[in-house]
Amino acid sequence: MRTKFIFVFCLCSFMGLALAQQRTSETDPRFKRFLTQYPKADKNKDGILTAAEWRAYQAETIGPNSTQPNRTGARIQKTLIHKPDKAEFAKFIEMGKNSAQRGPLSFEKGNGLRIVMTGHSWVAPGRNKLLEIAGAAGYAGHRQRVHGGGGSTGAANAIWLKEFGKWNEDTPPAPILLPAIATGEWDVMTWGCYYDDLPEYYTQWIDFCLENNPEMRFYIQDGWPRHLPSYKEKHPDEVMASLEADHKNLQKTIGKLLYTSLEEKYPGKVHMIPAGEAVMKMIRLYHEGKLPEFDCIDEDRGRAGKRGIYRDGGHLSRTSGIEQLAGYVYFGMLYRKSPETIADYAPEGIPERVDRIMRRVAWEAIVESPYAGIADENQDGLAD
Ligand SMILES: [Ca+2]
Ligand SMILES: [Ca+2]
Repeated sequence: MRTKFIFVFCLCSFMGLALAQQRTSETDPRFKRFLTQYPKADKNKDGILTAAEWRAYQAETIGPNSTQPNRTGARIQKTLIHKPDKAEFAKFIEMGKNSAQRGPLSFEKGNGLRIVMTGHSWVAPGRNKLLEIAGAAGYAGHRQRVHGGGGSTGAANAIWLKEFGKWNEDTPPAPILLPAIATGEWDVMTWGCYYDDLPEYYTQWIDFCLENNPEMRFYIQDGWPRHLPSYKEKHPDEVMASLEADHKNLQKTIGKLLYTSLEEKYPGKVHMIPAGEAVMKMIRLYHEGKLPEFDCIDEDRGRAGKRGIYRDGGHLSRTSGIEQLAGYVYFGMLYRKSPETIADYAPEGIPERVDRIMRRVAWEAIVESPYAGIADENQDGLAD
């Protein structure tokens, strides 16, 4: 809430100045920066951002439907709730049927789960690695159909709005998942949670899914704490304390809110994919000196030239192999068995020891999570 207040305050002072002096990107560095960041604000495309154009752009994008980054770098969600009637559902299902992109709308039930997926860049590693892992585990009938987006545009409500053409005026409708779900031939739907998520962003999807296949199950991937630039100057113990506090806060707020409210409405149907706890377990192992294959927590966008947990303080590293961990957490949750049970599988470029640790850590995060709905008391690697 506080970050939003600061954000609005800064915009107001910026606006006051703009109105008073009628500056443009030619005369004011702040307008110039704004134009670089939001080139679409230059409505008449003459390369100059005028105060009038800036005001018009603000009017379009600021407010309850904003997706503007706030000053912490986080993004505010578009809060519009769109409730289509039967005719509108039918229209967009039909429209999506005609687009041949993204493969078949349905698959016959085979050996494996058929999954419709949404989500942003933090969800991509799990989504991408799951395909290979499910194949390695022998699930030849494993299928994925994806409608994703970057940052807030990949959130549960954003994808819903985009499917119905309600995202913004410039974005045509993209009914990619609606026509697939309507076939009733999908088993699972997944999302990645996002700042300020509300249960309603998920219930609109879940209700539609259950109408078409009452057997469907639902999974929301949680997040992990960011590694902030200021941590470079801090003692490793201090950094750990900050990461743990942020992690705990994420679990207590968004994780708990979504799980408890959705569990109440759809008992046993919706669970959280505890990717955040799995990542934290790897960070703890590194901190304790038990992961010599890693040389840092954050690679600082490659400047460190090292193998870390994060590549840019948020996204998982692409050089250390840790994206595989997210895939293992997805596998364990969706197939209800430990990735440790997958025989004769050695993911490319990952040291065997690290791979073994990641499989174990993924299953531990799952069975320890209060929101995952999986226990393994007899420790045979299969959900009890
Ligand atoms: Ca202009
Ligand atoms: Ca068991």
